[in-house]
Amino acid sequence: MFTLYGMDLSNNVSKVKFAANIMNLKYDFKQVNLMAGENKTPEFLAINPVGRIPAIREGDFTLFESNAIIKYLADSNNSPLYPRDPKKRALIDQWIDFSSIHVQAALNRIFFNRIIYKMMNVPKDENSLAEGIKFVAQFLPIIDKQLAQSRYLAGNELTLADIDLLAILEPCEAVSVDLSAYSKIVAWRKGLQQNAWYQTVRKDADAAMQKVMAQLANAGAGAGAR
Ligand SMILES: N[C@@H](CCC(=O)N[C@@H](CS)C(=O)NCC(=O)O)C(=O)O
Repeated sequence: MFTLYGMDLSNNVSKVKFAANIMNLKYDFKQVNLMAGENKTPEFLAINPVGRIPAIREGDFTLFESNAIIKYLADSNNSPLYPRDPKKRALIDQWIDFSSIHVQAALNRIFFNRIIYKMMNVPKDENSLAEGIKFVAQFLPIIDKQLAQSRYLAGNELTLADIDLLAILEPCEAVSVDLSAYSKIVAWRKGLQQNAWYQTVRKDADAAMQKVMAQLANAGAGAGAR
């Protein structure tokens, strides 16, 4: 049993929930409200000095960074999601790094400049948005090609590489990133989204996203009325 610190809205947190659900691991979920600054309290900074979610606690042991967390959970539960064979593991790490460093960074630019900037009340960065769109168009074909060659990202078995990418792609609809040109990604994603381990997490994330959208709409309406 471990404690997961996060928010339903965060896809990095969803990643940990997906992995935990697949492995049937029980956890306590502690909400850390980023909008209320709960990630900057001394208590939370003692768990993650970076002040970001997700993070976990298991007894005296604390860990942050979603990829480190899912690897730790898989390793400590001997899960086939992260096999110990060096070559299999290296390929999983390769796709996790590629997805997190390149695909997620590009999507984050879009997410920030289509949604988050409004929540933070800061200016939109059109250059950053354009770069995000350009990089997504550069990197997703590579993933699509890989998924034409194997059922899952790192071979024919479901691994942490799929969990990572699935979570990274979660905000696509909310930020109007159209995946329809990538038929293999669409089919792979649809297959994974049928699972109960996915749907329960998605339900909570959708409810959280709807709440934020309603708040933004209300704030917009309020500004219009002024
Ligand atoms: N690389 C980190 C990213 C964590 C991250 O950026 N989390 C966001 C929420 S999705 C956060 O906590 N943001 C709060 C902040 O930056 O102050 C991971 O994969 O865990």
